[in-house]
Amino acid sequence: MTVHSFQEKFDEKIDREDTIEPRDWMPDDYRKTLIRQISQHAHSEIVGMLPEGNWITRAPSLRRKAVLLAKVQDEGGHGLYLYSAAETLGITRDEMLEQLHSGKAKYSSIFNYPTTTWADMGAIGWLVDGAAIMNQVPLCRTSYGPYARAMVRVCKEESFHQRQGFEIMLTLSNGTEEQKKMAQDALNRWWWPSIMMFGPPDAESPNSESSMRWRIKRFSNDELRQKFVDVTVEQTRILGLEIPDKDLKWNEERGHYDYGQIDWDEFWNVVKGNGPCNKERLETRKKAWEEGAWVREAALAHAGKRAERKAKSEAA
Ligand code: FAQ
Repeated sequence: MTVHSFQEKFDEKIDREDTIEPRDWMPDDYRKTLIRQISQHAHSEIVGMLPEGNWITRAPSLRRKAVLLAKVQDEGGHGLYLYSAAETLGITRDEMLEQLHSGKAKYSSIFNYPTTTWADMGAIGWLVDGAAIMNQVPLCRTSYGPYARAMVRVCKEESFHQRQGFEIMLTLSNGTEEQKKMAQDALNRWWWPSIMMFGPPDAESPNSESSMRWRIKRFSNDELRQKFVDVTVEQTRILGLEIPDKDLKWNEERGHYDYGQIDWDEFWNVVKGNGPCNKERLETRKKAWEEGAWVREAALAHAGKRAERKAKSEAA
C-alpha cells in the first residue's frame, strides 16, 4: 500500500465516524496534535489538583473535607487515564512529565489563579468543572478511540464535581450576608478566567481547523464558550448572584447571550507563564516529582520481585 492509500483509508474512517485505534495508520500531524492535546489535558488535571488541594485541610466540615479529598483524587485519576491514552501514541510518561517540568508543555490557564477563600471551592466545581464538561462531553466522540473512551469516564466524574461545586455556592448564597458576599466575590474572580479556558477566539486558534477536520474537536472554541455562557447565566439566577459583566444580555436574534470583551492579553500572559501562580504551580509539581522518586523506585522494585517470583514458580 502507498502512503496515499493509507491516507485515503484514514480519511474514509474519519468520514464514517469510525474511531482511529493505536495500531491504525495515522498522519504524523494527527498523531502530533493528539499527543499535544492529550498530554496538555493530562497535565491540566494533575496541576489542577493544586488549587483545590490547598483547601483540604481547611474544609469547613468533615463532610466537605471528605468530598473535596475525593474530588481531588478523581482529578489525579483523570490525569492517569489521559497519560495512558497519550502513551498509546508513542510518547512515554517520563517524556511528557519532562515537558511539563521544563515549562515546554502547556496546561490549562485556569489553574494559575489563587484559591483565597472557601467559596473558591464552590466556584471551581461549578464554573471550572462546568467549563471542563462543556468541552469534554464532545470529546467522548473524538476520533481517537483511547482518548474518547477515557473521556466517557472522566465526564461522569466531572458532572458530580460540578454539582458539588454548585451545591457549595447555593449553600453560601443562602447563608449569612458575609457568606453570600464570599460567593459573589468568588464568582467575580473566577468568571473571566473560566470563559478563557475554552481557548482563543476561533479566528486566532491555529489548531482548530485541522482538529475539526480530523474530528478531534467537534465544536469550535467560541461555540463551546457560548454554550457555557448560556447555561451558566441561568444557573447564576438560581444562586441569586450576578455575573461580573455589564455587557451580558440576551440577544433575541441570535438566541444567545451576548457577553463583554474578554481580556486576551491577560489570557496570553498566563499561558506564557506570567500568571499569578504559574511559578508556584510548576515548582510544587517538580518538588512532588522529586520527593516521590522513592515511591516510584519502590513500586518498580516490588513489580520486579513479583515478576521474578512468578517466573520461578512457572519454571518449577
Ligand atoms: N490554557 O489553537 P488552539 C479540567 C493554547 S481540564 C492554556 O485553540 P486547541 C478538569 C493551546 O494549547 C482543563 N493554553 O488550541 C479539572 C495552543 O497552544 P499550542 C483542560 C491554552 O488545542 C477541573 C494555543 O493556545 N482541558 O479543567 C488554553 O485546538 C477542576 C492556541 O489554541 C483540556 O485540556 C488554555 N485555556 O484548543 C481539573 C481539554 N487554550 O499547544 C481540576 C482538552 C488554548 O499550540 C479541577 N483540550 N491554549 O502550543 C482542548 O479541548 C483544546 O486543547 C483547547 C484548546 C480547547 C483547550
